[in-house]
Amino acid sequence: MNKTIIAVVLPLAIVACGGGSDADTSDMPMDEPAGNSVTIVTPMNGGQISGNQINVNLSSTVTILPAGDLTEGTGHHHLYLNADLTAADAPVPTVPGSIVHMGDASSSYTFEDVEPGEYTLIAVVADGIHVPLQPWVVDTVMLTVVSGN
Ligand SMILES: [Cu+2]
Repeated sequence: MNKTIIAVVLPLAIVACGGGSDADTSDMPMDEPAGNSVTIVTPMNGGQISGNQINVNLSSTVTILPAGDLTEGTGHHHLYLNADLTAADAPVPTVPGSIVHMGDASSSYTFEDVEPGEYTLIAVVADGIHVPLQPWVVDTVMLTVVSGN
């Protein structure tokens, strides 16, 4: 019962407080922190790879630590190869050959035994318990693998 009353009263209170000024921009974040980023250094976006391996190299503005380290604002790399991003508020799953955790704090990874075809590679930095950092720290490249040699 009481919960319902509080839920109704709170929004009214906020409206009442904010009603005093016409162009009220005081609630807007004036100094948002510089966004963190991750970059897929290789493979190049739009590139073509010959063979059956995809060598991935990443760089990030986020401090990369091993999985399990819960230091605020840090994380480790995750790769999605031809897999859709998973939920923002849940740990990144593990799908062999498709969704990979680089839990040793490495910044490079090689996909082996890759079939020829079109690929979308997504890099995501997630925290020590594998939940993606918010706002998302993500990069995407498209590439083509052709059988070589
Ligand atoms: Cu992880």
